Amino acid sequence: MKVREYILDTIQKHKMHMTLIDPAKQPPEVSGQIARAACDASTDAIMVGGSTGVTQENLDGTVEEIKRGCRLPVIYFPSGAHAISRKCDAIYFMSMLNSRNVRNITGEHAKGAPIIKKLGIEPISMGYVIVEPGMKVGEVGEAELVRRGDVNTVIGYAIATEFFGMDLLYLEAGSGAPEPVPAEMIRAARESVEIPIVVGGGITSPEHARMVGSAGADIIVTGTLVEDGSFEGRLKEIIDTVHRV
Ligand code: 1GP
Repeated sequence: MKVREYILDTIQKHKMHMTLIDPAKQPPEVSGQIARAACDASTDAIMVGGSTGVTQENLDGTVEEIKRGCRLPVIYFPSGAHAISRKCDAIYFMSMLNSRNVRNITGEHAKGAPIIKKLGIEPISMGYVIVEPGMKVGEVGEAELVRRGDVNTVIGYAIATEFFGMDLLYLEAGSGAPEPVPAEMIRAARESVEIPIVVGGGITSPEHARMVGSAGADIIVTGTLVEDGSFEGRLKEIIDTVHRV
């Protein structure tokens, strides 16, 4: 089954949790252990990526180690065309719609697309929208951040994503954000489009997960949480909450 189909199928049954692993944050073997623990906690897919420090070498090593101990789909969450892993099951072919730099909207894509095609990796298209505070990804992506109260702008990006024919919309507060994307923004996007909505950035508790899920996110991403050595209990609580919303 293609990863896109797996996602569409799974969200018919329950909301999904995806665990994001940054290859620049720990050695590949440790990433493998994190993925195994996330698998045991019933996460629904592993995403691999980070805003800075991802190289072809740490990416390949990380995906290899993840695949060694975990059967879930591994989706590459790229920051550019400089590193593309042939070992991933799919790649988010994502355009940062509110970047001021065309490189992040279509430029890296034109560089990466022929490579992705040649390697036969499944692309899953995604409109990627950065909401305040945006953190590192907002900075390196040169995003014109959507203000936290600016629901109309989010609605515009959501509908634009759907009109572009993209598979998914991702509302991103930035990794390590003190608070997730506001519920009213997620709700407004949910009411405006039919495509699945991914939400990530700053989700660190079951309460956050419940808030984001009940506002309308179909896929909830946590990353930073697994970078702390003893995350298993908290991760399990968040995943169980996501599956029950
Ligand atoms: C970042 O949305 C993801 O791209 C995850 O964010 O690291 O804050 O969980 P956190």
